[in-house]
Amino acid sequence: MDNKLNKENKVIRQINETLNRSFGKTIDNATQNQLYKAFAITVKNEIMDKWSSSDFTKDNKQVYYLSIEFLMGRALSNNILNIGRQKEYQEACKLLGLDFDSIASKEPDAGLGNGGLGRLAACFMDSLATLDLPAQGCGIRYEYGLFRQKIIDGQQVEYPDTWLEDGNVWEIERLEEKVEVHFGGQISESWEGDKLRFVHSGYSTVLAVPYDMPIIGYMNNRINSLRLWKAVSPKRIDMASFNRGEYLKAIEEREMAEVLSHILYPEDKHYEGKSLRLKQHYFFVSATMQMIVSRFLKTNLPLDKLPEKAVIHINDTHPALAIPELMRILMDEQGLGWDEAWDITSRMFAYTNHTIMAEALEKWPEQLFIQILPRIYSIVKEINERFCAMVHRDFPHKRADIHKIAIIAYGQIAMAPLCIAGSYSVNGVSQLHSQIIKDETFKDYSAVFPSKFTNVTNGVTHRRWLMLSNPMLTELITEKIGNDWISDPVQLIELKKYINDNEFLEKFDEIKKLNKRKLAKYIKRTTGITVSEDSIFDVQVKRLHEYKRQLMNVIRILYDYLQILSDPDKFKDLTPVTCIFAAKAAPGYNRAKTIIKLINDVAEKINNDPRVMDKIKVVFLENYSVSLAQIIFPASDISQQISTASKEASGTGNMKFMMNGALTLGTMDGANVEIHESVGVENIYIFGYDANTVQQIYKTGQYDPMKYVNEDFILKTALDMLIDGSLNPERLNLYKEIYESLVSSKHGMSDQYLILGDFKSYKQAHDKMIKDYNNRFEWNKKALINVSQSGRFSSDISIANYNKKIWKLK
Ligand code: 26Q
Repeated sequence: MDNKLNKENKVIRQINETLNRSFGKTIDNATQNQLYKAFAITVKNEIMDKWSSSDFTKDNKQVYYLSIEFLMGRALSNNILNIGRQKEYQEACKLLGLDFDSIASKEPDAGLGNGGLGRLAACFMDSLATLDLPAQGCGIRYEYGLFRQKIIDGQQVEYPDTWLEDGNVWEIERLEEKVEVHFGGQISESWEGDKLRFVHSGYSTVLAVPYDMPIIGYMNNRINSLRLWKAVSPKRIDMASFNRGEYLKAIEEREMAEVLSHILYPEDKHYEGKSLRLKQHYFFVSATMQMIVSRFLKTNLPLDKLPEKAVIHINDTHPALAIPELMRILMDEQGLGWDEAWDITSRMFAYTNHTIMAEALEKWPEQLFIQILPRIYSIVKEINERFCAMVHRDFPHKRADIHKIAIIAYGQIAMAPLCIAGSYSVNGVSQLHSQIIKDETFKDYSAVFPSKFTNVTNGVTHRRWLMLSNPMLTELITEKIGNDWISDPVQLIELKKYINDNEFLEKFDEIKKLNKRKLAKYIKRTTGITVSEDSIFDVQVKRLHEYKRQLMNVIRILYDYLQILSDPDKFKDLTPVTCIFAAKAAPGYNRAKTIIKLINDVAEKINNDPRVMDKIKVVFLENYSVSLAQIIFPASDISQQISTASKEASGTGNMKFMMNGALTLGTMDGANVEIHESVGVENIYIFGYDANTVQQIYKTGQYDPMKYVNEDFILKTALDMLIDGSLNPERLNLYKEIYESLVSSKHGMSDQYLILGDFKSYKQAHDKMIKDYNNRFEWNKKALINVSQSGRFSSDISIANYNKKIWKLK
């Protein structure tokens, strides 16, 4: 190691010192993993004094963002960007002959989420800190994040995600702030003077130990925290003092307690009444609410001032128990009466709904609740009774419907109604979705509480999804319009000046090509498949779910394949297309797993058929994750956002593609509607039924998929391929159910995702895109308009709107 470098370059000096102190190594003999850690430690050291000096009690009102998922991805590059030292670290690596990206890739993804909801929470953390708002994220420190996916013989196989195995440089354990969470036991009532007291006994205790990770604002002095709770058994502390019998029992109890923070449930939008999951929910919200109240008590203000110091945001219903938990603390621990406690509580919560899929609406069996959370149950019951009494009194015309509106009915506790009753604000995540929850899903509640309902459209942080993912495009943008857009993303609109500038568009095109080259290399390395960087990268990456209609995409690929086979001459000048998929399926969701197998079978068939002459390639990338997504978005030409209208609450992948200049092929669903409004009809490819038509079809039951099959021989042949052994001759029945579901018109059996109904217009829109792609000038112009309009989909804008409409922080 050149000593001169050490002296002259601050970053190099710091890294050397850290390597020496932590590992007894130098830059010359450290492993890549040690280098990563040394880099991370230098960044952490840099922010430490600012971070520890954030004094909560002195702050103005603060928002606590409660979420069962935080899909953070990697932190190193993001943190370096946000402290404004990208250049220095790059320079240091250059001097040392190190490859920064390869070092950064040693960091495991923090994959503590399934998909959209968890990633939204992560983007919001970044924007909250960047907008200099006092905020804390609160969740669970899962020992295992979302499973790692491998594709073996075309099938998904799950492996544990051991992200903490090698430690986590970013977190700080704060054992001194641990709190107790109580489960089970009995409740007894006793009168103390004129006050009814509830005494909880015979419960078992789990300790919640907080781990904090810094959330660094972009180029400001704010460092917020993401606080994740780990479950620890109180029995861990003094195991040695037990005799043998007690020892085994103690170990058993310890394991029972600590399993609470072991795994993230891999189900996305699918409710199962598992008691461990209910315990997870209560575990992290109880710890969080105890923390909030105890911080507030240090201010010595009277309790009714609590809503002036804290607002609690509930990310979907999973943290709903925060509402009765706050009631419990205020009444049982602070001695308030019901009315005082409810007056405080109902001014503190805001709830965001993220899905209208019926199977995702959270409900718990009353019996399970009574057993695990007896005191919380009695509070929810009281909330329900008062709520129903209010409806009965003030809305006499709704009396007959009260069983539909109640929080507790038919032996089940419904969490969305609890959230609506207990929050002062309820919002959806796109204009269309907010309209649907107000007018359909929650129409009875919006009639009772009209002023609670509002919309805040989702967004994504352009710092991760443009600046970090696409540094070349970032540089081009900044070279042309300066860097104001970084803190004011709407200024990307300034790029409009260049829509007819040939030289600019050529550079823009070149950057896309370089990004495609990088993805092509990744594809080659991970799948062995060679794809051409001159082909159109046609991409659908997201969770595997029937409503997202990956199946419609696959059938269209088969259709195109058959078309080429039937008339090769006609298609000899067709621009080659690379169809790229990545998707995880919930391990118990068989249909979704079969669709993954189908995509891989179709890929196998087409990629090995010399007759299509490389006109179509199909690639399934395994283990879709935040860091893989960062490679995919910048390299995409076509963004497939093809959900059945009304089903996708917003979508956020659509925004990440747009930001990187991909054109959307989509339905009028979720935020696609707003993207369409922003870019104009010329710059997006919309097809299919709209949400109203879909609702109409559901109501009338008038859907005849065979009509479309009979009209179109190629479609019929493509569908036959699912069942005639073309794909998987050894397992003839593998796709039979899928086939049946598409063509059945039996009432109640027919395809609720309306794939064949939308197919023709989907295929037409796709064909048009393939054709339009050849006019490179016009295509690039459309792509640039997409980038220039993407500022409104920055999470900075969403957060500014949350603050203006809901939180009202200073
Ligand atoms: C519910 C009950 C019990 C167990 C699990 C669940 C559960 C788990 C995950 C319910 C819902 C989810 C995930 C929902 C989700 O990710 N929704 C997505 O949220 C994004 C951010 O708002 C939107 O962009 C997507 O449109 C929406 O699908």
